Parts: sequence; C-alpha cells; structure tokens
Amino acid sequence: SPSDIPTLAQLYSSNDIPSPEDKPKYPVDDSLNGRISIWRGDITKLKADMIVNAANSSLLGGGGVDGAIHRAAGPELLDECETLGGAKTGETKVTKGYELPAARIAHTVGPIYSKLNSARSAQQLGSCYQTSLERCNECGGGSIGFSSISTGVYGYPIIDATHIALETTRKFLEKDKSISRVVYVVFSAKDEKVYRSIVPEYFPGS
Ligand code: AR6
Repeated sequence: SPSDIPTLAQLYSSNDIPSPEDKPKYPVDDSLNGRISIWRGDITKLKADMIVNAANSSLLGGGGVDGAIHRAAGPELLDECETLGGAKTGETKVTKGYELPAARIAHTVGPIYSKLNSARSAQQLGSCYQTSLERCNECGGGSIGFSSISTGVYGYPIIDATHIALETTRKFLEKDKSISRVVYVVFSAKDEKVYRSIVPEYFPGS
C-alpha cells in the first residue's frame, strides 16, 4: 500500500547523506575543469571510449551491471572474455565493446565488502578505479564511464565507495592529461544524490 512506500522527503533527507557544503579536501585545479560528470542511467547506453564493468573474478558475466553489459554487447564479448583467464580482485582487463556504443570495456573485479576487513576492501576498491584509469590511459585516454563498483550485490556502502572513487580519480587526473572526461554512471536517485554531494570535496569548482 502507499503507506509502505517512503516519501521523497524520507528518501532524500536521510541524515546519512552528507551535505554538499562539506569543506573541499582538495584545492581547486583548473586543469580538472569540465572533466567530471555524473549521469543517471543505463551504462550500456553510454557512448564513451571506455566503460567500466563491475565484474567478478571469472570475467565470464553475471548479474547486475555485468549481466546488462553482456546482454547489450552480444555473445562475442563472452568469446573474448573466455581468452582472458579471469582476474584478481582489484585487477582490470580490457575487451572491445562489440554491440555497445562504447569502444571498449574495462572489466574490473571489485571486492566483496567486508566490514571486518574494511581497510583491505578499501584498498582493493581503490585499485579497481586506479587500474581502470591506467587501462584507459594505455588505450589512448579520452572518455571513461564508471559504474559504481561493488556497491550492488557486493555490498560496499555507497558513501564510502564514492569517496574512494572520487579520491582515486582526483589523484590520477591531476597527473594524467590523456583522460578528457570521467562520467560516474549512477543507477538510482539516491546514488546520484550521494555523488552530487561528495564531488565538490574532491573537485571544487569543476
Ligand atoms: N547501468 C549502470 N549501473 C547499473 C546497471 C546498468 N545497466 N545495472 C546495475 N547497475 P552490481 P557489484 C548498478 O551488483 O556490487 C555481478 O553478478 C547497480 O545499481 O552490478 O560490483 C557480477 O558478475 C549498482 O549501483 O555490481 C559480480 O558477481 C552498481 O551498478 C557481482 O555482481 C554495481 O552493482 C558484482 O557486484
């Protein structure tokens, strides 16, 4: 019944979402201007030089965004993935995009979140973003679209994961000039709100 459905106010004023006024953690850097965006939608529709898939260590497909990417890219994607020999947590391997509008797919293996070993999960999630950006640079840079790695089935808390995504990207883009645009593709209104509230801490004025 409607009374079981949260109101928008209940969804959006939940006090675990940080306010956008939080102080920036990094200074303004004009070389970052226009290089960051947040887009709510289906990553299989994103036209980019590379999109990042939240894969598992088999690299042979699964549910969530991985399933959506394999369905939209077509069966040739699985044929190429079968040649890759899997990947470890925190590692990233690249395939072509096949039927996708994206030219390439970076398949990264996020950690299954462990509250007891959250420092290790954080290090591994940072490695997913770092190695995806490195693979994009090696492929000539351009635009890269990230799904929100590990925050679905793998249970990583969205706020903590967003800080790691943004901090890793900020440090990488300060040095790298080959990547022109990073798009954070969010799937829910709540995730969009989290990203929009935290981005100014890492990319003030961008
Ligand atoms: N476009 C963009 N984001 C999406 C899409 C989409 N089409 N579909 C889901 N998301 P998840 P994980 C969001 O569970 O937590 C798979 O079975 C979703 O809302 O896909 O890293 C793999 O094979 C969430 O915000 O990935 C692994 O076994 C985010 O994508 C395991 O799940 C990631 O959620 C990986 O789990």
